[in-house]
Amino acid sequence: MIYPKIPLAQSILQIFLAKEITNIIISPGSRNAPLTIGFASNPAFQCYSIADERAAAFFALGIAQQTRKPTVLVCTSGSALLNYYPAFAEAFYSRIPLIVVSADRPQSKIDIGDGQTIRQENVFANHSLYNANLVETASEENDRQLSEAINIAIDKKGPVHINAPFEEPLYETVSELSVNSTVFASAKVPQIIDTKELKEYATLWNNATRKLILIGVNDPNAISQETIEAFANNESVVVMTETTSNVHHSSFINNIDTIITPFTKEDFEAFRPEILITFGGMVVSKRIKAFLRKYQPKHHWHIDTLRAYDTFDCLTKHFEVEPNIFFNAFLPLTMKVESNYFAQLNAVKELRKEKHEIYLSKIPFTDFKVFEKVLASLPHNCQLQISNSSAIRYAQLIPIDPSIEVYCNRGTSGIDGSTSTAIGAAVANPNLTVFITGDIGFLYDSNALWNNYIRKNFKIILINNGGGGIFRILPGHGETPVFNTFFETLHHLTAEHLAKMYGLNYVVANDEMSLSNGLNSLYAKNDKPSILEVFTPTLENSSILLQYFKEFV
Ligand SMILES: Cc1ncc(C[n+]2csc(CCOP(=O)(O)OP(=O)(O)O)c2C)c(N)n1
Repeated sequence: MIYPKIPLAQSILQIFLAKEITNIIISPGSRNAPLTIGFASNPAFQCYSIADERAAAFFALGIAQQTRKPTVLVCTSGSALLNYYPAFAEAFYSRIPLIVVSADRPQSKIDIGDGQTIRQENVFANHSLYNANLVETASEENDRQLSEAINIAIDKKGPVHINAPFEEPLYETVSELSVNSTVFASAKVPQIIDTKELKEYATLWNNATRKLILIGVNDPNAISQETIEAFANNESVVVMTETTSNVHHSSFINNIDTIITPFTKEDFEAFRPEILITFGGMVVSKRIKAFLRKYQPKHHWHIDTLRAYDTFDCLTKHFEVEPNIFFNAFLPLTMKVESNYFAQLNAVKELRKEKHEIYLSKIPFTDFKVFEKVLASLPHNCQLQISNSSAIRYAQLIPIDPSIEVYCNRGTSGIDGSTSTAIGAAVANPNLTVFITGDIGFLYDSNALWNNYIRKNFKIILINNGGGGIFRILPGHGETPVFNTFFETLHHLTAEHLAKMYGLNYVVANDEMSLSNGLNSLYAKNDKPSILEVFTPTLENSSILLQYFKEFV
């Protein structure tokens, strides 16, 4: 076997291997040569070469999102590292384990006029769960920091940064290891629940007739079926989910905005919960956040092993355990109380359903219509990746088959890496992956396609409405040159030549008939990855969506 000659590089490889961290995304450079040679020469590692570090980091994020294990990024010194930051921040807020390993010059060479050097140590400090600032000579302290970085990425599910200084010569190799690194174990303590305290909370629960459970971004299968059934069988409980919650039951409310947007002041008062329980990550619906901030519950409990955001300014308790562990201990302590809380909201749901169907049956070919058709066309058990902007918002309004797992980068809601993330996620998930994106997000991350690992059954549905359609929906919209240029960023670009350049199938749709044909051909062809570009009318899209909410009044 070939190993890098530099002992520090050997230690890094050894400790990753000992911790079974094997997915490595490498971007080209010279300073990282000891690591690149070491990782790429060892068949225990699965290495991917991606030139653009921003795209590489989102690709890594997609793999880690699916495997739920750390993915490693390796880059050279200088600005290369900074291009990881968007995905690093996304990993921080979405709790996805990423390990960045940046090659550096020794500290004595920083800020003395040496080329391709910046201040790399702690560069992600604001969003990093741990920063290992290694030193050039292999040592037990280096090993401790390396182990700690990996342990924290695993235990706390988030991004960590390892900065590794290497001095030239960088390319020399040896056939025997010269160091024997120490691997430090995780000091993670098991999650425990204080049952005495839990009983007090159960008393509050048992005395409340209006309890709302709101589930944010959540991994599929994270909540047991028993817990789901217990929620569903409790008439004092309303469960609200989003497409990214990946939790399903016919009695849950999965179209929050459709339900609450038309509410009057009296409706909101009647709906105000006494107890709000939240778990999962970010919540997409702005309207539910505005509602809960204005009509605050008396108690808000958040369940999460790490963090509890006081999103509604009324957080009263943070249970620092996995939701499943919490509910397994909590639900046996609860009793049924008489309530019409669920029944009232369910009646609204039924009314909305009827009007929703009538409205969708009469609207012209616009973004909304396209989302209705596209979401209904998705094959069972596929993985759905959605970009930020209006795509993720339309997806909240239309039911999606429960067999489909849904993901979106809601940690920072950036439009800068949705395609790369989806491509990475597809690599790590054997199911067919469909990625729905807007045009600005797609064009922004077009380097995502500069990637040799795109699976043949990867399908992009690009909804091209000529710019950032979201800005037409937001209140600041006015048909002015400033709006068109600086908000909407109106354009006439298409994906046709990108598809050609990167060797993807390319199909176009611009009405219902061509959309239906386009979807059929999209799913039928698996010889190469494919793009279906759907052109929608820039000026009509927003009025059709805004009118939707008025139809319920
Ligand atoms: C990195 C980043 N820059 C800017 C934004 C602000 N932003 C949000 S949506 C959007 C436009 C997206 O347009 P498009 O992808 O075409 O989707 P559409 O709104 O048409 O659905 C922009 C610029 C962001 N979220 N992330």
